[in-house]
Amino acid sequence: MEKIEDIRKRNNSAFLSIKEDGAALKLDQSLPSLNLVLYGGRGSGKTSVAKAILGQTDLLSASSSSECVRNQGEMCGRWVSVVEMPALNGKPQQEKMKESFRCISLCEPEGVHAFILVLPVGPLTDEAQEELQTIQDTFSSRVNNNTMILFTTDSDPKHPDVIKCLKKDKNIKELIKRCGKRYLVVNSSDRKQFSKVIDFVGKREQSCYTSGNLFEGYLDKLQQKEEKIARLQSQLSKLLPQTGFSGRYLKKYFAYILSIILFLSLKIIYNTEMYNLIVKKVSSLTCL
Ligand SMILES: Nc1nc2c(ncn2[C@@H]2O[C@H](COP(=O)(O)OP(=O)(O)OP(=O)(O)O)[C@@H](O)[C@H]2O)c(=O)[nH]1
Ligand SMILES: [Mg+2]
Repeated sequence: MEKIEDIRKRNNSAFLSIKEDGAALKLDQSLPSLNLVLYGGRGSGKTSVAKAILGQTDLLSASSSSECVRNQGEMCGRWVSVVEMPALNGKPQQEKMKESFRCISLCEPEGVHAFILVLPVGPLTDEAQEELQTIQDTFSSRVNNNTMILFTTDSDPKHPDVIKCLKKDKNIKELIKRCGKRYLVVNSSDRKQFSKVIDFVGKREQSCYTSGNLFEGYLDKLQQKEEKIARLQSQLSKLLPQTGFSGRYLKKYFAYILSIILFLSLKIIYNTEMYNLIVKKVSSLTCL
């Protein structure tokens, strides 16, 4: 296993998967290849989905390396690359950036056709929502048109309970809306159902998300930060003359500070025994 890990690192986390049953690849040369990125919370089923799409049972998971892992194979006559992205939520910003670059570089030169949020049907976890937010923040809003959700279930995707869960749950409805209402439901144990993913993504005429989009997103962020700094600097330069130790304001501030010092010292003196003694002496003298 250690040797496989070394080979994986030398090969930039990229693999070519051969079908378990040894069946020959039936590639249709007229169909362009597809690059898919699977993301989601820890243990949400990303590796299981990659295995189902590629017809492989022995794939490396991103969680075991905590880095993006690419596996490739054939489905529906197409050459398909599946990148499993480890859960990014909660990682330091630098780590998220590093992983986003690694993810995009594994999909070059075409770019990513779809970022697929893998989610088991059921009550929505905070982790799934946070992961979507993290992807949208890390890859910028340019990623939105390429996002979709893949719900997995052990039962029939058309089962009333499944439909009820997706149509009635307020949080799930909101999540679907944030992904442009693009979603599919598949039975996780039926590999054939995963061809729906390839059909769905293959039919979309949406342009791919590329490394150019990622750089533009980071440049936007830099520009926003620069604008914020410029705004703060201008606010500060407006405030400085009011707080500076010069002119009218200086006299006002000094007068104010002096009066506080005077008041406090008078209070201390009035409360001291010495003062009481002096008062007693003076009053006895005046009585004479
Ligand atoms: N019942 C059920 N179990 C599933 C389903 N999908 C995945 N699992 C199980 O959930 C566990 C985690 O699945 P993985 O595919 O490893 O999940 P992952 O998102 O790759 O996990 P990490 O890489 O560790 O984040 C495994 O034991 C799977 O067998 C599903 O649709 N139904
Ligand atoms: Mg995994």
